Amino acid sequence: MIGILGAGALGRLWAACLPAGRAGFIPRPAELPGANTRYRFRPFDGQETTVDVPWLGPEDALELILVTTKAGSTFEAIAGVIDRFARHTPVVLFQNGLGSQQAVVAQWPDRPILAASTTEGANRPEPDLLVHAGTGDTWIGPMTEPAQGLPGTTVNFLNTSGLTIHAEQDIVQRLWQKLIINAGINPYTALLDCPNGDILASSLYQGTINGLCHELSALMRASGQGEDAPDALRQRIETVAHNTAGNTSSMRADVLKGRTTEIDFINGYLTRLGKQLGINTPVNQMLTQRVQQLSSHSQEQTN
Ligand code: KPL
Repeated sequence: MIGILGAGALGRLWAACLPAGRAGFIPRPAELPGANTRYRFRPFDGQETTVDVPWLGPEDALELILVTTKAGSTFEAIAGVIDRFARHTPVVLFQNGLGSQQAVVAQWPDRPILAASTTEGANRPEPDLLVHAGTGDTWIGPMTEPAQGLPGTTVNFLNTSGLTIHAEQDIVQRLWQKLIINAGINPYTALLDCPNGDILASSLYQGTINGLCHELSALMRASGQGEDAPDALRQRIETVAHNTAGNTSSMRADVLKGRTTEIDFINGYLTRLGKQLGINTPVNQMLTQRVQQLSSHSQEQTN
């Protein structure tokens, strides 16, 4: 049985794609799971179906745990349940950005912990509807020593989902590549309250993107993550913004729904890293502060 911690859009996508009976949701201590979680699943191409996912109990032996919580609640969610599971059960972290994975690894270095980077697109336009909005790729790789030999078997295990999954030894490099894209798109969409493509013509973006890309390039180089020039990073960000022009980014969606954003694990992480490495990051800092202000304001309005 595969346990999924985090019943949001991504967790529901995995539960819907894995064969029936192979996956269930892991309740957090504060959750009082009732019967199965039932929702409609609209695949990328195909007929809408209804999915029934069980809540798992202490009697269910898990072969694999997928953690699909938001970055900010991951550590606490894992801490609340991990003692229930055998020490050799692999744990795969699906969080955006960086920082949450490192916190988990620092706390449980002897557990087989892997991280995943995914470009699958899923959203929940209604609470009981899961839409697989875009197909993508998922890379899985080891974060701790006991996970070193596990990417291949984990990928084989998850291949029954029909999603496209690859083993990746250098998963941190993959996470960085996605971090760069998220750092250059997500905060702008949240601040401007617009779809991804619309940021490109804005004066906020035009006035700060070169500075941001210089910061990203310096941080990557100092972290041993490559020698990409600022212009190359800008080009990569803009290609994704064009290709996903009509999308609402995950950060804009969080702000619109009054949820905590992942800014602390994207531009916030880069700001903290800059402080550690002695690299100035004024644009990352400005974007972090402005999104934090924006989301605390929107949370006040929706609570
Ligand atoms: O990953 C994304 C996100 O919204 O978090 C992008 C690539 C910006 C697509 O919307």
